[in-house]
Amino acid sequence: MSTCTTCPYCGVGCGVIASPDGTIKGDAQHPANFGRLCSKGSALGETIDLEGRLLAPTVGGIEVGWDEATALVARKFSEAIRDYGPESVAFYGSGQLLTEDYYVANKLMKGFIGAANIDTNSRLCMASSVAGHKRAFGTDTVPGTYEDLEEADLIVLVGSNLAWCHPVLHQRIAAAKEARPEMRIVNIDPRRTATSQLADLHLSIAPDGDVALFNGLLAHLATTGRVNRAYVDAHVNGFEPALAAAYATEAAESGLSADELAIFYSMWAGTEKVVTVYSQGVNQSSSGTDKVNAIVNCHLATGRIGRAGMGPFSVTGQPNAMGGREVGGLANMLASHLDIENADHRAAVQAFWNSPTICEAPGLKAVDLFKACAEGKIKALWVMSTNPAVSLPDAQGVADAIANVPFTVVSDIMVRTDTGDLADVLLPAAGWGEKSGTVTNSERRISRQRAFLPVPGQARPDWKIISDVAAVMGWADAFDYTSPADVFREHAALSAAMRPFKRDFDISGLATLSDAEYDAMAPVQWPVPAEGKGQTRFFADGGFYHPDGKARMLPLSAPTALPSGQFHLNTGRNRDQWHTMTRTGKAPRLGTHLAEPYVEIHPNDAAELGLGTAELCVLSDGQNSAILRSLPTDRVARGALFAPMHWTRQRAANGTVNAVVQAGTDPVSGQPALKFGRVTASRFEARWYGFLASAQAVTPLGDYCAIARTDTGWQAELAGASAPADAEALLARLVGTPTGSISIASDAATGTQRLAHHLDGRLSALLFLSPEPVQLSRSHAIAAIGQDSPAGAALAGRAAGAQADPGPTVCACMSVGLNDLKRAIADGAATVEALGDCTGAGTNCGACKPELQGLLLPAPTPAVAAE
Ligand SMILES: Nc1nc2c(c(=O)[nH]1)N[C@H]1C(S)=C(S)[C@@H](COP(=O)(O)OP(=O)(O)OC[C@H]3O[C@@H](n4cnc5c(=O)[nH]c(N)nc54)[C@H](O)[C@@H]3O)O[C@H]1N2
Ligand SMILES: Nc1nc2c(c(=O)[nH]1)N[C@H]1C(S)=C(S)[C@@H](COP(=O)(O)OP(=O)(O)OC[C@H]3O[C@@H](n4cnc5c(=O)[nH]c(N)nc54)[C@H](O)[C@@H]3O)O[C@H]1N2
Ligand code: SF4
Ligand SMILES: [Mo]
Repeated sequence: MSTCTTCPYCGVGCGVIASPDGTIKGDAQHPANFGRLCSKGSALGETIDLEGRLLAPTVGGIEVGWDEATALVARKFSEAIRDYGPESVAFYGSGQLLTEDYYVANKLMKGFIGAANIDTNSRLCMASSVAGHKRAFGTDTVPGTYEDLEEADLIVLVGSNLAWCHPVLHQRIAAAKEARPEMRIVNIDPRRTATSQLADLHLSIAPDGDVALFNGLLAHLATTGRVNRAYVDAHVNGFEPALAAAYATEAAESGLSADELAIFYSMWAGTEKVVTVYSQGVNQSSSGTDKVNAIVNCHLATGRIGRAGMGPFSVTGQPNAMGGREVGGLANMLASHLDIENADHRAAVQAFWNSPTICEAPGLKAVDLFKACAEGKIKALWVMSTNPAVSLPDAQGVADAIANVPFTVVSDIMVRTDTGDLADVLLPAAGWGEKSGTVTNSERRISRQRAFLPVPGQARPDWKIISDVAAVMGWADAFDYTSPADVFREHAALSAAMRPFKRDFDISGLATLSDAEYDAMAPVQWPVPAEGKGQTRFFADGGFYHPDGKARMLPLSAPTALPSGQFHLNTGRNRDQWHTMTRTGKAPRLGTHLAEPYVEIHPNDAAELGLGTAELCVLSDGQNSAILRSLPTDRVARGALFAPMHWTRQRAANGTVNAVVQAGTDPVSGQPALKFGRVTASRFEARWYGFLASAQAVTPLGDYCAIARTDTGWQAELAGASAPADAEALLARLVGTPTGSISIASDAATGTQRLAHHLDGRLSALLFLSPEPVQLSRSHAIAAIGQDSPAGAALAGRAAGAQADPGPTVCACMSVGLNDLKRAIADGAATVEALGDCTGAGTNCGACKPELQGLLLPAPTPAVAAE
């Protein structure tokens, strides 16, 4: 039996057909993906096992029943509110909660506890877009649809690595471009990425050069007569001051040459159908909201908004970033796109909820919320579906702040996370496939997530966990939901009741769904007004949400460059991992694309630091440090570094990059500037290196230790500043204290040691130690685990009759390695299609096609990974 549901990862929101046996297919009927899936979506079946799952509530590490856990959480929150007031408690949620979960959490905090200290990881993600939309449009509206990307003649991708982060949307664009080769794509990103490969033009902008660039564009539009006066006169305020500010800006501060600027400006000015897509290179900045408005200004000035193939388009990161905004899940929002600051809005929401109170003012935004934790102002904290001890800047400071809160609850699906390790109470949430509800994707499309697996152990859906606590706190009637459909109907009815305020968000047409209709609900784009189909796009004919119905252009000035440290540290994502890896980290084929925490560094900078390829680099912010594998590449500029955000303390020793990211925040949105760390870098002087393949889970320890799943268990890359005194003891600490026997082979000439651990006649671990980086075929060592092959052969790192080493995975869907591809190229495959024909690479999701193309280019940059 298969079930139609929605992928739990990115904001593209692809439809998935899933079966309990783990078979996953793209849903050909779903309007987000029409059957396509990316590598992460395709590997979902490998992530639904129960390994590492939290299956019972725990208090102080001891399993307890739900009644006890619920009563304790309710009592501690109630006591804090009684003794210190409602502002002394806080929820920290996530764009990965379903709309129903999110709605209930927000209602409890804002209407019943009566404070607004509920913020979410969307503060790290979409807050600048929300704030920019509200400034320009009067509400948080994404005007366009995915089809606009296919219909555009020019797509400008600003601060977006779409090829890796929204791969199916990227595939849709690639297909559209193939069908209409005249379509142009510009990619604006300080570093060259996989996304740059599809682009006709890559502009390597200076970090935070975006306001200067788009102010320059606005000035160019005005001087070349491209302003749509009729649209501006009828629908836009603030044109003159915005233009004056644009004229006062030096476009050269974008870091681009006059030629580059001229080319880009004339493309944008001369193309009516232009969509400007933006993501974290825009949002995660101390000028993030201004960047959003600088982009929106240009679309408003030309009236290129809300019509087919044109408009500003903020792509959302998480599967339900948009749903969270609809329920008002951020500290400065109210439900249904209403405003906390508006007394009429507050009164209406309170009346609808029939609640004893309603928050009067915005609550603490994420960074400030954890500062308040550090200062002892928060007495009870509940973290739901997010991992702030990894994902917030100053991750160690945040971990210390959480540890400082007298009572912390974490709802998660996993037993061990860096945040869960700091909690007093762990509550087991039902995960993807086990729970049911709705999510809204980047184009405002609401899709059902449906359960297709039994709920394991004592896990419960988040809406239920929160409602039960609310009931014990004394509000049983207001939280007596019996199903997600119940919650959804109330959420839709709230939007109906708020129609007198004439907001964009209106799903009154869904307020009376029966349970059966909710179960069967097809993906639908809002608005869904009660009287029938709503508009597909917004603002072609004005109709903005400021009181006078007009949009606002903002006068903006480019940020003055901040004093820089030795290096500018930019951060982001890998193709095959999702955030803190709690789920994608389970799939071996996703782990091998980029198996270690790394830092991209310009080859000249690397040479100056004495860093060879694959040597280790220490980054420091002066207080904390991270040790990362160096990846010299001219994809990054001199003085710039790029590191992925994914590695946690569970998966690496010293690999958490946010330990060294001390970010300022955007003054309007409160979003931290996660792309703007300032660090020093130096060579890590390793005295020894190691590689471990193991059947058992590995505990990361020592200076450098990066662990990943393999087909036979686990692997770890190791290094340290002082040689291990006792190799056997090291092995025991890495894999637990193994029973069985250990055999050791040492080579005094090279100083290498090879340890094999045998259990029940099989190899259960192999550890290689060397004073130099370990030279061996990782895949052969991994393949030997679990085999009873002769110890001698395995110890040599090569199994008898071994297959050729496939090398690091390039195509995760079809499990094709770099070496396979190199062999195919040597055998004559000269195009991406030919590589696909002979190896299968790139024939499923296609997300690796840019990397395949890169392999075919002459002399690619030296790299740990394929690109
Ligand atoms: N594989 C994968 N996909 C994901 C996720 C994941 O974890 N893994 N997470 C999802 C989530 S929650 C999100 S928010 C999205 C994020 O999706 P993206 O925003 O596309 O991804 P990032 O890698 O964070 O950053 C995008 C780019 O911004 C660039 N950048 C840095 N500074 C600047 C600047 O000053 N100006 C400009 N113009 N560009 C700059 C970076 O070099 C980077 O390439 O991805 C979603 N999709
Ligand atoms: N340096 C740097 N830092 C960044 C970013 C960056 O670009 N650079 N990006 C930022 C952005 S945009 C984002 S969105 C954040 C993401 O960062 P986080 O939200 O902290 O990362 P996740 O790993 O997605 O955390 C989700 C958690 O929820 C758990 N979980 C999964 N399903 C469920 C469920 O159904 N219920 C419950 N209760 N729990 C569940 C998972 O096991 C996991 O522990 O990171 C931010 N941090
Ligand atoms: S693009 Fe990939 S990660 Fe994003 S929703 Fe689709 S399948 Fe999931
Ligand atoms: Mo995000």
